Amino acid sequence: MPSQTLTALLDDACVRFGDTPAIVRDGAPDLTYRALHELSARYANALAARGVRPGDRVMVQVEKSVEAVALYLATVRTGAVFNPLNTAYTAAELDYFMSDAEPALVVVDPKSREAAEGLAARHGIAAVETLGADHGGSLADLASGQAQTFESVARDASDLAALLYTSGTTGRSKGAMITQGNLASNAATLIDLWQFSETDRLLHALPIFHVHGLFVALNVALASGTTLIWFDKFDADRVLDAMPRATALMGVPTFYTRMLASDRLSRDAAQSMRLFISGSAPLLAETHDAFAERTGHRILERYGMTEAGMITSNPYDGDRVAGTVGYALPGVDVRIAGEDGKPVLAGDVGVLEVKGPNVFSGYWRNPEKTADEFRPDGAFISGDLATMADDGRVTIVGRAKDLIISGGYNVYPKEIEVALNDLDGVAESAVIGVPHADFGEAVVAVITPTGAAAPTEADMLAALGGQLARFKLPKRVIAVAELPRNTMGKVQKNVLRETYADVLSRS
Ligand code: MCA
Ligand code: AMP
Repeated sequence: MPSQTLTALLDDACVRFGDTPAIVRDGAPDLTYRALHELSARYANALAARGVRPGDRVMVQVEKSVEAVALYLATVRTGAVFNPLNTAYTAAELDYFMSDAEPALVVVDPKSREAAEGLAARHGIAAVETLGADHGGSLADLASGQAQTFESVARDASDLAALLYTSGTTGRSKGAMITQGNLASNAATLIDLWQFSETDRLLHALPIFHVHGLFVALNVALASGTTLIWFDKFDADRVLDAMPRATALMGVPTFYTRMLASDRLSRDAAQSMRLFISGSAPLLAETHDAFAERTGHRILERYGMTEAGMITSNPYDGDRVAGTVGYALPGVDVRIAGEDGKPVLAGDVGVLEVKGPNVFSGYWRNPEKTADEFRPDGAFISGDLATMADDGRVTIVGRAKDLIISGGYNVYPKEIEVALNDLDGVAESAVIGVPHADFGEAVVAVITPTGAAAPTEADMLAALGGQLARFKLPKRVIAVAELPRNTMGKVQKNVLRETYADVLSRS
């Protein structure tokens, strides 16, 4: 169903699975698909009342909640463009996103109202509403007085459904324009491949402002009649408590290493489960093997990115090979290419390029960047280094882009380096990812001071804290007299990565 829209896919599911619980959570009544549809209609009417029209951006920075899901569905139903932001982003980061996305409406947590209104006023954005994790907020109030029916606005597969910011190698975030068709085709493909159905109960402990928790977990579940077992965030004990009532889990590798650290994880605990999926960052083979030994389940690792949704997956039936990300999804073309865009030989390393109905339509108001990252035949250049075996199995071996993935969150060194270089007393900086037992990789900065004495680590971190989301902050800032350089004068990050490889395990 390549030309299907997300709106139609989700509307149909809500009608088809009416009495099935869509979301279950501790301390609250179950929410059926019918009730979720009605709630999203109230929010859609509220959006319309606030002047949101098809094509408008709705910027959302709120805590995870069922109401936030209803707001997402409502945005899609009104034909508007959902623009979720990580709750960790600071006011300085929000300022940039508002100027770039020019949303018609900004929805924030009640505690951030004042700050958001100040920023919105600067950008000429009239509508700011709030939504709290516990039903509170002005948008919830507005929605509660609205009708529980709403005629979803008809959309084409090529219409935008979402704008998701991804940081870039230049230090500035770019908005990835994701269409109705991108999301519908990816969800339909994954439901089929991973065999999701009304009999499933998916443990949902991911944030819902990134592709993994929002488009992979939510869209796959809500379009297949799966019941979501809902957590506001990941907590290994709470997830293990609920596991005997569940059939599936989607998580980042940190979820799996944290569960393995608990002696409660066992074959018995995982008895009702049929599928554990991992993605967003590399899953170590040792984690894969330890999990199989402890539970009898081989984790299914898949690979994707904001710009293309899911791209490859290990098979549902068949070998799930540790350290590999499996095969191109049905209907998706993957090739491993050299710098000239020509495919390399099987087994050779190149950059993974992807083409298909899942690939986004470009960067928001940034045709130059879009042109840079697409081949003339429409293939998107992922920036991930990979190999492909004769049978098509893909292994991610590294990144051509300078990117750190920490606990599933992406951090682009350039953004941190720019902020560090601006600090008094810092001459230059190099930001690297180093191994971290919990997050896989974590951020470390190496700086050279302008004067004899470097500013203290605490002062530098405090200064960065006002500007950057906390997960981006270096876990250590190390002052050195000189950065290692090659003969061309380029900083040798590989040397720094080696030198400081165990700096976080030492602390
Ligand atoms: C939290 N902290 C982190 C991270 N998370 N630092 C580095 N990396 C992280 N990932 C810091 C906080 O800033 C805070 O620092 C301290 O740790 C405690 O924060 P808390 O929120 O309590 O942390 P947590 O609950 O332990 O969170 C760890 C987590 C979480 C559960 C692994 O980061 C998480 O849910 N990650 C999933 C990210 C995700 O969904 N990625 C998908 C992107 P301080 O004490 O200084 O304040 S989509 C994607 O990548 C593509 C499309 C794909 O393929 O899926
Ligand atoms: P994002 O920009 O947040 O969408 O992150 C996408 C990036 O996450 C990809 O370009 C990869 O570098 C990385 N990624 C996602 N899944 C995997 C995986 N299974 N193994 C290795 N890297 C992954």
